[in-house]
Amino acid sequence: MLPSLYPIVDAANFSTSLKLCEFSKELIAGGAMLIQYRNKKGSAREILSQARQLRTLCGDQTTLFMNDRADLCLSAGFDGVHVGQDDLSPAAARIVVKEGKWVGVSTHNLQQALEADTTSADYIAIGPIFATESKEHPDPVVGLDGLKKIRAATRKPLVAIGGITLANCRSVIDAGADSVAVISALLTSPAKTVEDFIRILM
Ligand code: 3NM
Repeated sequence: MLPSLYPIVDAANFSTSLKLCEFSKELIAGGAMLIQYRNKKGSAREILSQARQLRTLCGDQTTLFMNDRADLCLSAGFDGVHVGQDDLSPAAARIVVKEGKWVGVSTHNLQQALEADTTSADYIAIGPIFATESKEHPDPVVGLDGLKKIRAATRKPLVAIGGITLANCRSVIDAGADSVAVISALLTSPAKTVEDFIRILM
């Protein structure tokens, strides 16, 4: 089962690997059980190096997902891979990571979610629920009503993403999401903010 809070550590927000690792430690200190590592700009070598540092500091207690790259998920000893609409398909990612690891897929509307529902993906991410500044060229906002329609269309676990904050996260779970994925709202006081999210989402 996915935890209700799905923090994403985006390398774009950190000037050094040390800062990225310190931030991740704070997330874990606050109670995060899962982290997705996202690095859209780094070389494969840089991504693998940071990912291995994350694996070491997290130990086996924290579930680690790799954004986009099924190969680097395996090389870094991560627990799953999260693919987008332009990455490997869930079926192709599954061939790489095999059973026993998680495969998640990003979707941005009902049609994509229905398509993802037919795949072997373990969960479907849907977004942006609200306006976001953490993604280049975001798709149109799905909103809570869009999320409710997607909830009705799939039994797979749903991870909602995009513009989710302490103030609106409860409404996202109430609209049917199993988990909320968050980037920017965790950047200030990460440990305390994780604690606050978890308390609200309980
Ligand atoms: N994917 P924040 S929105 C990485 O719509 C990402 O699939 C999205 O960051 C999607 O919590 C998004 O700062 C950014 O809004 C989420």
